[in-house]
Amino acid sequence: MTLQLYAHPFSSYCQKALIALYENDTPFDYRTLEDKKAHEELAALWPIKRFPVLVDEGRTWFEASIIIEHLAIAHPGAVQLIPASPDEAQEVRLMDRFFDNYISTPQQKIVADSLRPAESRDPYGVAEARKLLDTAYRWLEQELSDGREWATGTAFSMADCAAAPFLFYADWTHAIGPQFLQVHAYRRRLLARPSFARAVDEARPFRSYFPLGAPDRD
Ligand SMILES: N[C@@H](CCC(=O)N[C@@H](CS)C(=O)NCC(=O)O)C(=O)O
Repeated sequence: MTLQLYAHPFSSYCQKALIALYENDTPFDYRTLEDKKAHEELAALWPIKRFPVLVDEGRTWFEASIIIEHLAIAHPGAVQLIPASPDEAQEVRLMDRFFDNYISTPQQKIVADSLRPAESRDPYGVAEARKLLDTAYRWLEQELSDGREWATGTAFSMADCAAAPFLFYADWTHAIGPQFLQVHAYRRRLLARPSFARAVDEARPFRSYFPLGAPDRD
């Protein structure tokens, strides 16, 4: 039975899962959430209604990292996004958590706040999120200063699937300072990776959805 992915091309968490699928040319049925019927199906599968959601052989998988872990177990391909060595896999999961919790979460806080009614905005929380992003950029700059190509070394992994869309939108939301040369170079390497370049291209028609106004660049 074909895998079904409930996803929207403009969503960062969906891009994270899509990169994993594209890396290994894994066939799947793209249930795009531009389609109202796919939205109804998603709500029936997962009442929390966050996406992406993957359905495989009647089982529903949610959380982008868990979807990637599931693909590695049930649909492995040439590109091993979770290393076989437990130590290396732990490094990948560590960096995956970093990008999710300290890049994506504050980035989404800033965007979500802009969608609130004016009287319900949370300027203190937004200022904290901006501070957290600056701290995370600084830490990442230090981490990458050993010259590694990808998040944990020479192999592209689940951590890079997370980093690509999260750094992409984080830079749009709260610019990565020009002093963070390694972070900018890493973001450029991610943009050049064919799996992510494809996800970025598929999302182009939806740039008007970006609540803060999409800049005229990737
Ligand atoms: N923890 C989830 C987060 C997923 C998530 O927040 N997805 C966003 C799209 S990028 C979403 O579902 N937004 C719709 C909503 O918040 O109602 C994961 O890792 O997959």
